[in-house]
Amino acid sequence: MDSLSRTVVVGAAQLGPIQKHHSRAEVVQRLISLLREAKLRDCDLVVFPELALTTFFPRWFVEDITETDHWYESSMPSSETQPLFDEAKKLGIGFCLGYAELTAPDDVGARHRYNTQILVEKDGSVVAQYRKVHIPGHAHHEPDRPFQHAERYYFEPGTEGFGVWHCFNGLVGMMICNDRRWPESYREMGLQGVELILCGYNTPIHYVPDPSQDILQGFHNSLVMQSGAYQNGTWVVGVAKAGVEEGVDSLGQTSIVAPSGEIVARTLTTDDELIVASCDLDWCQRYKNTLFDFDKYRRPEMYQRITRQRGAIVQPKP
Ligand code: CDT
Repeated sequence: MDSLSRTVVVGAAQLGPIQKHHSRAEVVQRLISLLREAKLRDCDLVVFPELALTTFFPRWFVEDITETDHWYESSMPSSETQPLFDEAKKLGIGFCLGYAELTAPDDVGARHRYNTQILVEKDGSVVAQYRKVHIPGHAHHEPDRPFQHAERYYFEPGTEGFGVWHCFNGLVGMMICNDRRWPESYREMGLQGVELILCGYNTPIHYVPDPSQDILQGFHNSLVMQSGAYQNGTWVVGVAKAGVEEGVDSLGQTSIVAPSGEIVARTLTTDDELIVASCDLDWCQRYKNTLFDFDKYRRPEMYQRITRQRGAIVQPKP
């Protein structure tokens, strides 16, 4: 990364499965190995997946949610994750990490559970924390499913929305997994001038409510990230936890997408695998200053008008 060219060398560090019996210490060692490989490949920033420290535990339902507290991080870093922070700082590499967050008690003694990503600069300082907004799946036990996707039981939606932060010589934003399917996620950040969006995901191949979508998982993954990148003139880095985890097969296809919408790097495996791209953040301006010059061409007053009209249609007549 040099301040004149604004090129950030980004590593997308896909993880293979994390089984239930794998300890945090084992996983952190895998993350550190990927960081070291990233250093050899000149990375400035490494992006890890959603819930990168544990198995994807929302696939199991447990009546007493407090029995699942061990899947959550109540501090970041903790004694178990500190070695990752230490190694990244020593190597001078920033990183983005997804994990389950359990907050300290609030004013009324309630603890909150979020699906969270943290962004750490090359000097080890924490830049930002993002809490997943779009929580997919279901909130109650659905015993007929082959596996659960009970994220709506295990996580509250984040309330702070989609921010962008000045770091890595540019404007960086975050989103998590299902957020990438919603154009609003990209546009919220696009309106703030985002140049690099970091997104971890766990996407089971089998979509229980409509299995006809199973064969399209890879297509939909690329479709949303490529269109989100292009329509907002931004780089998008989507990073999978992939492979067969506790019997559930999950999508790989970790990708780095340019502001043109083109995929410039993509994983070939469903294992731990690092892909790297030199992301020229100035490339964003070619789109932000031309086709997607928001100030010049967007028509928010028309979008509001359509929303009002639609509201009028669904209102019952007096
Ligand atoms: N982790 C996550 O958000 N996964 C969802 C799966 C589909 S909803 C059951 C996704 O959008 O990839």
